[in-house]
Amino acid sequence: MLTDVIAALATPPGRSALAVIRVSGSGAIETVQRLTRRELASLPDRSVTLCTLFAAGGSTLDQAILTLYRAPRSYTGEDLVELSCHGGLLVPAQILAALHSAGARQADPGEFTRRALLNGKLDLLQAEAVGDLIDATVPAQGKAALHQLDGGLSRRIQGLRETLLELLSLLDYDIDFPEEDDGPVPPERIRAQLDVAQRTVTQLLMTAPAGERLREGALVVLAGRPNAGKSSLFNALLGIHRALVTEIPGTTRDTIEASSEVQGWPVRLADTAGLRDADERLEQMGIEVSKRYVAAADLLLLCVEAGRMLTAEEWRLLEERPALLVRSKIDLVPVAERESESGNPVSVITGEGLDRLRQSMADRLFSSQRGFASLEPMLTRERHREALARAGRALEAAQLELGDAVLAAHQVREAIAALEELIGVIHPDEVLGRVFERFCVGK
Ligand SMILES: Nc1nc2c(ncn2[C@@H]2O[C@H](COP(=O)(O)OP(=O)(O)OP(=O)(O)O)[C@@H](O)[C@H]2O)c(=O)[nH]1
Ligand SMILES: [Mg+2]
Repeated sequence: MLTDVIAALATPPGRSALAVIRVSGSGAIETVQRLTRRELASLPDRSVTLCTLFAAGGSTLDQAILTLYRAPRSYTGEDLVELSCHGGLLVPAQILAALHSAGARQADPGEFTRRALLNGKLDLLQAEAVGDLIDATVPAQGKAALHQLDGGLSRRIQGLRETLLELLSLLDYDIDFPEEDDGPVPPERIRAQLDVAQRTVTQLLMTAPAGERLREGALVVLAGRPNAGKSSLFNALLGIHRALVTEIPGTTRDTIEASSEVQGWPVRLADTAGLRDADERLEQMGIEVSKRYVAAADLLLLCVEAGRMLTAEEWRLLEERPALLVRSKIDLVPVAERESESGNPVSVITGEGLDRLRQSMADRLFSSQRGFASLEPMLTRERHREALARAGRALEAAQLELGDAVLAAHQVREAIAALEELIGVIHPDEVLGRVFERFCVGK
């Protein structure tokens, strides 16, 4: 049953001054009333009250601030009570146990937001944005999530859907008057409308690589010959001593990944085993992993000691992969010769060149986001990209079948269905399941 009373901790468990417990569903207020032992029904909507909470046996659990939201003016659209109690492990757990004995059930991950969706408080894109906002680690991610939560992407998709619905009505009109030689709707009008829709789909799809990169963090792989200074640079960029550094070539055996940020943009840095022809099995395995990372990288930092000629392999990587050439250990080169170094000269000993390298990384990876006027809606997930690609394919097919209004209308309907699944106008359970499985309980 969808309106049964659910309860969950909305804050992370552990030592804290306060914790927030949410209770939602029809009967939520009565359920909480069993703990407060005082009438809550007469409290005004959206009011805040200090209450003592009691266990079923009568013992005092805590004093808590109770905020009451009556349906439909709440996050979930149902009656909802938020209890702001003392934090730590014991008190919230005891209150939750008391709520369970009073009839509430433990909420599933994302169940509050799922209910908000089903009650029309937000659409599926906005629900995802709630998750993204919680997971955001850098300001740019937060900003994008807030924009999506504000309905930026939803409005674009809704607008596109309306264009297609209009197109469909033109086609249907055509179908209704098939016998008239010159149908009542001029074909160029239909074609123009279809063109507009296709252009919007293409524009949105173009934002997907940048949007997904922003949400997931760009994969930046440090690669190069053994001893080139990859692990040293990895540590310097992270600002912590994470990877082992020695003068022995072949120190790094396995790829190490760490999340970080450059100039407010999210990156996943990966330090790899030095590339060379190795005889030893373990090193060979490490190098195989390195190669896979090199192939998957959004950006390679190809580390080559300053003053050393590039090998054919290094030239090839620079040409074939998105890469920045890093000239490492620049402190070992006499000052007079440093100017002539190509690429990005850096030293982890003096710190020289690190800021400039960060700037170049941000420019290479995220300049297109800045290009999207910073707040253009972006597709941020594979789910979005797949749905729009499906809509795009259907519209292409419609374009080819324009001679036959029935066939063209069928394709336009397909495109509309793809958009509706994206926004959650229709929500197959499996789509909802995938979106909410990664939410925390209490959201
Ligand atoms: N002078 C100087 N030495 C450096 C610099 N960066 C790295 N080194 C030294 O170069 C050696 C190799 O550094 P690592 O960072 O382990 O090199 P790596 O590319 O990770 O090597 P492998 O893991 O073996 O592939 C170490 O002795 C470092 O101290 C630098 O900027 N200046
Ligand atoms: Mg290393």
